[in-house]
Amino acid sequence: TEPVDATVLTESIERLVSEQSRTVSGKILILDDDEDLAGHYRAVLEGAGFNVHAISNPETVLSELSEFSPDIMLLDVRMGDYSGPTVAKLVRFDPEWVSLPIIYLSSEQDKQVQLEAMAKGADEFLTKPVSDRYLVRAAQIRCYRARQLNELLIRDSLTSLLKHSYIKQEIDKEQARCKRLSQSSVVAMLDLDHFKKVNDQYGHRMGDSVIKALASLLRQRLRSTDIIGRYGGEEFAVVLPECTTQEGQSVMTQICEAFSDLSFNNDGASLSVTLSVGIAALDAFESGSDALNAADQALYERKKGGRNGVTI
Ligand code: GH3
Ligand code: MG
Ligand code: MG
Ligand code: MG
Repeated sequence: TEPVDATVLTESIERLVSEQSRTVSGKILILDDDEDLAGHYRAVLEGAGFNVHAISNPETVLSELSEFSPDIMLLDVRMGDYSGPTVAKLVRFDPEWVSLPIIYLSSEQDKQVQLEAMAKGADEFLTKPVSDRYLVRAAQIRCYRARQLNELLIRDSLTSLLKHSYIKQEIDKEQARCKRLSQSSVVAMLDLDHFKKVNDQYGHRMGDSVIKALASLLRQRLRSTDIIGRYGGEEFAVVLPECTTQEGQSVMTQICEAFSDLSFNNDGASLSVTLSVGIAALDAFESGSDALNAADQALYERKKGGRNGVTI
């Protein structure tokens, strides 16, 4: 094949990244004590498709962050009694926000002051006045990158499902939500049956492909609003919002059947694997972890009672 010209390759990669990042629509929190200015930025960024929340009181920043959960934050430097750098430092104390891109927007021209402000934990310094186009593009690039990094952070590399701590967070969130709205939602715990044998008899790589196959099946069969996580090695947790235990049992039973129908081939031999599921109603418990324990208990009962199926 023809060698690819480096400039052509570079240009096409840049075009691809640029197109992808231009279509990103992230969530932006703006903290600026000048409400008119914040309103202007909000209008500009909303015009470019962003979901923007503008606040003017630095004291509320942590609660606003957890309420709104932005992809990036735009931060003013001088705000009455508070300084942007102090806010940046405060935000960085919270492990949840260690990787949140913080971008100062300030008329501060002194490079030394800018550097000191950056040292408190921010990522970029934009000097006011900032053109609308520049602001939009900077936000797109930062949001795109933040999303990419966040995916790496929260997803398991083998299955691309949510990692343990993130699925636990989602379970807690959904438990609180459905309880508040008096709706019923379900949590399910899944565990592959006799999986040690699969590894022992067919090897770890075969084991990995069985785990991946279950992850794909779950993605295919569940609704886009359902949340799927890899809870541990060969254990999975699933959140089914707006779903009764009977509906949950029926959906998960179909998944168990479809999974046991799969056949995995290995050196001419073919193998099938089953899975056991325990489910519980999220709204019947006082916390997400109580509901999860109940689902785990149901799973344990299913393991004792013959595996390959669902127990409430
Ligand atoms: P049970 O039906 O009672 O669940 O039996 P089990 O053999 O599945 O028992 P257990 O849950 O104790 O064993 C889990 C096994 O899963 C042990 C471990 O080697 C294997 N495992 C965990 N994570 C992975 C992984 O990422 N890849 C592979 N191939 N195997 C894994
Ligand atoms: Mg100000
Ligand atoms: Mg297990
Ligand atoms: Mg198992």
